[in-house]
Amino acid sequence: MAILKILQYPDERLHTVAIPVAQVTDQIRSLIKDMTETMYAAPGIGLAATQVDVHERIIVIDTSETRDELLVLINPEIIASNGLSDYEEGCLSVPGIYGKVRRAESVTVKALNAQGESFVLDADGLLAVCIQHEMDHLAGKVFVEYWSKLKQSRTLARLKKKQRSTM
Ligand code: QAP
Ligand code: CO
Repeated sequence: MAILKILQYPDERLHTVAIPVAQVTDQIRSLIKDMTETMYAAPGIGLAATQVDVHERIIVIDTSETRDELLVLINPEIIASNGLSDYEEGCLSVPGIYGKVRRAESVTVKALNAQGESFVLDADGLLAVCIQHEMDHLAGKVFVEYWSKLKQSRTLARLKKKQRSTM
């Protein structure tokens, strides 16, 4: 297992659109193990392959308090969504920055698990938000890009200032 390097916003590679996984091989399962270890070590509640510079449709999530309910989503598709929620989000690729994004309140997602089996999951609350946030990464979108240009430029300025102070 290995801890992978997480791309930091505004890295252009975060805008790459991921391609579907053709077959869930041992190599894919090995990547999922590394992504899981990376997410738990961060610590985070969700990580998309895009964030570790692998541009295939793979997500790991654990929103449980006990950190023992790993959810692996390969080739996820939202097949239904309902309601609206404004949730305060963060992102391992945008450390120290938090803010609200409007998303669906509940989603039904269809995906493959690490064994390559298809399943359907109904999610609401934090899990629903997290699934949508991570699926955006696979489409090359970072949560701050929902914000106004003004709020985005303030965010970039804060990140640049922070980078200077840790060099
Ligand atoms: C996405 O984010 C998410 O700024 C997952 O300094 C977050 O795991 C979806 C993290 C909230 C919905 C709601 C962020 C860790 C972790 C930071 C994360 C930081 C350290 C973010
Ligand atoms: Co993120």
